Amino acid sequence: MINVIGLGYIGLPTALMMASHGVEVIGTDYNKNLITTLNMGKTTFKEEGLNELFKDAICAGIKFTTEYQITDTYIVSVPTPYDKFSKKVDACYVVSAVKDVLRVAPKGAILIIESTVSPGTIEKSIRPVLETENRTDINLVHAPERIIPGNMVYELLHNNRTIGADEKTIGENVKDLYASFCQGEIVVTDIKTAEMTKVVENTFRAVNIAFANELAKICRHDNMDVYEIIKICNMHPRVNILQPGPGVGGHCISVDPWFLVGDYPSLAKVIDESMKTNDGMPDFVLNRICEIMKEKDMFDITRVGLYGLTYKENVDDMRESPTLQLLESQERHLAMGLKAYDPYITKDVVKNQYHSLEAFLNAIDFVVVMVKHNEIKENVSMLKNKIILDCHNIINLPGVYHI
Ligand code: SAJ
Repeated sequence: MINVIGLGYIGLPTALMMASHGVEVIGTDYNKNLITTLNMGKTTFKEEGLNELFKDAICAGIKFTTEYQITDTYIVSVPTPYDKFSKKVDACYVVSAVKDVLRVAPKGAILIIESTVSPGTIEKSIRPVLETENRTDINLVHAPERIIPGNMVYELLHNNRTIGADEKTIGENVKDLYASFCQGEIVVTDIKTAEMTKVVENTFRAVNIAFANELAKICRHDNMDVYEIIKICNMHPRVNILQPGPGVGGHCISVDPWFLVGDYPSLAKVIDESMKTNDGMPDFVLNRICEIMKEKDMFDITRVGLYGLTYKENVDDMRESPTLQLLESQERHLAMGLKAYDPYITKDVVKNQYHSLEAFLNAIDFVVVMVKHNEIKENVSMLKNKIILDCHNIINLPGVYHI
């Protein structure tokens, strides 16, 4: 039996996937409300294919509880925030989950950490917990997740995976467990290498997006079309530039690279600058809004609306969302009044928030497309007669502004 600890964005789909592939799974989370919701037969966030997977897992007998289980294999999938000041990973949730597991884990149990941690964290923060608790019999493993919100179910099944273990045999055992559902290749390596690969993958993407954002700024400065330029460059067989945007959100690409900056401040220069470039994008958009308002002789900020509150398209996740960052920045500049709307956010989370696209558009003259949800792509005709700042180059109408 596998006890999955932490039933959030990664733990829940992983637990469901294993259960629906014949593995006996019990999911544990200390959040009672979350467990109650799951036990009522409801999922806790929206994700393509998750409800179907949930049904399959329930049929296969998955259970949810706040109790830690006595078993031979644990998977820990709890958040790893970063300290905003030092930029270092904050492993407090992982450490506390590990301590809870150690209270019940039998001798020789396998403890798999899926949470993203910076290289060396398991050695520096987790192994000492085992030593203090006299539990060096426990087999630590790192199996970083790689799934992308919006396509999690597919990617859980098809992505390649990395398993880091002290001993090859333990690594191979864990590989067999993941192979119960994972059709990708599973590489077994050591723990620190596994930790580093995960952070490097997200850093690669962050740096590439920062490069695209920097190009957008250069092109804006000299009136060139960044999208056309990137499109042509990407036709070169060895060039693959990502897309500029209003900022980088989510709990991965906008967070993990900071771990390297925090741990290697004098070495991680490109990464540091890239993260600053990405973090500066919401302010860049705010400046673009001001420029366009001036050009259009528009003075009333309350007639401007931000489309999209989530960190990216077609998900309901708002963590580190560029729109929220832009709204905070606006408040700091004492220029409140921007309106906002997102089809995925039904609760009121910001001031002047609308809950229907039509009402939102009726209340504004100038729409800023912050998120490329399918909804807006399918309703481009509703944007006619509006001033449009399209931060993703998805609106094909005359006179559209870009970042
Ligand atoms: N973004 C751009 N330009 C692009 C692509 C993305 O500005 O060309 C922005 C998005 O709008 C969003 C942010 O970047 O705000 C991050 O979105 P994303 O879709 O690039 O990635 P995440 O954060 O949803 O998921 C990433 C993935 N990592 C990589 O692709 C290397 C995923 O595979 C990881 O599992 C996940 O991080 C994680 O949990 O670490």
